Amino acid sequence: MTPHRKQYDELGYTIFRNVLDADLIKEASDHVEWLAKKHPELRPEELGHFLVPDDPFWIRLVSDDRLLDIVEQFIGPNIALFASHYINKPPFSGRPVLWHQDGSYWPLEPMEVVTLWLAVDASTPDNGGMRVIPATHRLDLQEMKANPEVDSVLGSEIPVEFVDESLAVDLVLGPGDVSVHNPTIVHGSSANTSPNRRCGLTIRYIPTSTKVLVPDAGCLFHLRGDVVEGVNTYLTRPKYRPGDHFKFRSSDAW
Ligand SMILES: O=C(O)CCC(=O)C(=O)O
Repeated sequence: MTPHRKQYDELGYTIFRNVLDADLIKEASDHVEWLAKKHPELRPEELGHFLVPDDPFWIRLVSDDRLLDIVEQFIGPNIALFASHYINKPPFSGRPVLWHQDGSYWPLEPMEVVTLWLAVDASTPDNGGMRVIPATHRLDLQEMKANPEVDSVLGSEIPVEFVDESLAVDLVLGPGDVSVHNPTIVHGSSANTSPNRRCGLTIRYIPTSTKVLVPDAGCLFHLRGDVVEGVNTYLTRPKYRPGDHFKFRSSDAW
C-alpha cells in the first residue's frame, strides 16, 4: 500500500504535490476566465458539471494521465468521470462552502467515488482554502440541513454536532497540487476575504461499477479501462470547434 493510500484510509484525505505542470495550470486558469466571460449569468463558484459535456478542454484536463494514475490508486483501473466543478472564489467576495459530506448529495450506488481537488491557484487559510476534519470518513452519511442564514456555495451543511472545528486541518496547496478526499469526510471552506482569487477544480471519479442513479446529476464520461455493461450510459467526447470552444495547446487533436 502506498503512503498516500495509507493516509487516505486512515484519515480520509491525502495530498499529492506538483502533479500538473505550470503550462497546463495556466491553461486551466485562462479556461476559468473564459468560462466566466461566456457565462456572466453564473457566479464564479458555479462553473459546474452542466458545462462539461460541450467543453473539450475540460475533458482533456480531467482525463490527464497524471490525474488518472492517482485515481487508479483509490478506485482501481476502470474509471469514469461522474462530475466536475470549478469552485472559483473571487477576491473579497468568494462564498464559503459549509461543513458537509459529499456523499449525502450524490445518487451513487454503491458510494464508491473519489474526489481530486486540483489547485488552480494557491489555496490557503486566507483565501478560503479547503479544510477537512481528519478521520470523519468513518461516520455514516448524515442528512444535510438547509442554512439560509449564510450566503454559501451549497446552501446546506451537516448538523453542528458532527463538527469539531478544533480538529480541522487546512489543506494548503500550491498551483498544480492535488488533494484527494473520501465522499464521507466532513469538509468545507471559509469565505474568501483576501485580495487573491482562490480557484480549485473538483473532479469526482467513479469506478465503472458504480451506478449513477440520476444521470443528469453529473456529466458521465468513460475515461480509462473497461466499461461494465448495463451500469451507466456514457456521453460522447465533444469535438473541438474553433470559435465555440476554449482554445488550448492540443485543441486541434480533440
Ligand atoms: O472548493 C471548496 O472550497 C470546497 C470543495 C468541496 O467541498 C469538495 O470538493 O467537495
